[in-house]
Amino acid sequence: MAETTQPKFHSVYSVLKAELLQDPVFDLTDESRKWVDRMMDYNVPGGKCNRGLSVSDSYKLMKELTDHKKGKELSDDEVFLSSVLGWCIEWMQACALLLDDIMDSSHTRRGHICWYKQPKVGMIAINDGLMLRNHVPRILRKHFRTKPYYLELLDLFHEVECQTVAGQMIDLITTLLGEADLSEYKYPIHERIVVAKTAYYSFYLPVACALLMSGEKLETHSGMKDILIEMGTYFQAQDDVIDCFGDPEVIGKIGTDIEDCKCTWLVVKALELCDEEQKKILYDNYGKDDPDCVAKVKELYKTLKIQEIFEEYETKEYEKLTKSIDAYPSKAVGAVLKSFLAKIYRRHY
Ligand code: GPP
Ligand code: MG
Ligand code: MG
Ligand code: MG
Repeated sequence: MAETTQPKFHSVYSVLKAELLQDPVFDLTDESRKWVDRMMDYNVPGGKCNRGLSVSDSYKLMKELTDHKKGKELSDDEVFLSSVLGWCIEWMQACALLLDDIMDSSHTRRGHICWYKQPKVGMIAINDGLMLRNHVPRILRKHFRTKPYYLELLDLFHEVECQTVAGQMIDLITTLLGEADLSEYKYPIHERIVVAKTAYYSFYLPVACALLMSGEKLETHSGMKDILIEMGTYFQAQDDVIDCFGDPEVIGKIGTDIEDCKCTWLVVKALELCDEEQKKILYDNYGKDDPDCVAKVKELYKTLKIQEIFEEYETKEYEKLTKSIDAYPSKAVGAVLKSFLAKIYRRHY
């Protein structure tokens, strides 16, 4: 009986890649096939694959608990299909990260220079992002078009993509507001951004995929969605802290949030806590592409003990989420939610 181990999940990547390279709809020449091959290898695998792996994991947990078949492993077909859905999320994420790095003027990603910064790539990366985005419905069509939940699956991916793109837009245009007046940065705006740009695709989408595969209707699980969105909000706050204080060698990327004037959890908290003198430091140095300015902002965060305050927030969030999960009526979904929370609690990369 099969189980979705990392190697099994990773072997599905090569199958999907080979199919896409031969998909007649793209009508690739030998030269362009080589480009797409290299572009996929550079951008799609190579992450932690938490989102991708969690589709199979969630599906397995739900099946065990709803069918009372504890310990019964998934069939090879179930492992394959849930891995395909996991890879669709990884493909969507690859597209989002590739484009996000252009928009955020980032330098590195997953320990390598960003794709758009590769010699001979540059702005071709924009089209590469669109290529990756268009791979997703091709994969879904090939493997799911005869399934009763195919339309719901297409709708789900499309709705989540709409949320993510809207979130990314607000993330970007809010910096115009902050550049004009930093005191506009308050928690509700931060929350609005991170729910849309991160929580839907990173947390709701994998579980929703597993639910559809299990024959469930998404409308009956709105409470679950609320918990996942809250978890995703906490996850992006961690991402903001990691951007500022994480070791690039460990996290695989160099932070740019301070230079980019982003409405992060850290700057919102700093603005809440600072006195007039400290506020001036923020106003003078935040959003400037200058290492001295960035260092002054980080120093202020340290003076204000923002990292310690974040740890308190983490503990509170953990307790709050655990309570909501314990109160959730379906034990199967509860087990999935708990496993997600355990994976991200106090993460450092
Ligand atoms: C994370 O923001 C959000 C995304 C990667 C979604 C992007 C969506 C698009 C439609 C392009 P981030 O900039 O904080 O991520 P990171 O820190 O990994 O650059
Ligand atoms: Mg961004
Ligand atoms: Mg970014
Ligand atoms: Mg970030």
